[in-house]
Amino acid sequence: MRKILTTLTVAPFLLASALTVAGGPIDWRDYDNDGNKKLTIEEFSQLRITQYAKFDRNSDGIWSRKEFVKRSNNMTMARTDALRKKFNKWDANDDAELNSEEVAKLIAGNFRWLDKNKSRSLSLKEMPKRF
Ligand SMILES: [Ca+2]
Ligand SMILES: [Ca+2]
Ligand SMILES: [Ca+2]
Repeated sequence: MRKILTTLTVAPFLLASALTVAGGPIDWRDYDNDGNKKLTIEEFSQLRITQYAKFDRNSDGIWSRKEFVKRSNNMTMARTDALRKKFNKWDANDDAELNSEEVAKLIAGNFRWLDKNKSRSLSLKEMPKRF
């Protein structure tokens, strides 16, 4: 009996965290593994990969240009175009997919851009409010 109760109390938390990953806004504090209120490139990569996971619409583990560009049916051409250009910049070998090397580079570039004071970690102040 005690065991069932434990399961019941734990379950809502599990569900809540699953929902956060699936759709809700990402709280970067969840990725601050050592709790020092700063994100290292490793911690930041985890966050980004979680964010980008939703672009893999067919869940084959590959981010294709088609998936990245086509987010909804009512997007303007300009928006579609901008996304395609963005993707092409990241797609170093031009195969319309992002491999792990390309993703790592993209995240590293992102990290350097956000790390304004070049401390090799992102402080609370440097992290954007929303992505
Ligand atoms: Ca940290
Ligand atoms: Ca995919
Ligand atoms: Ca590629």
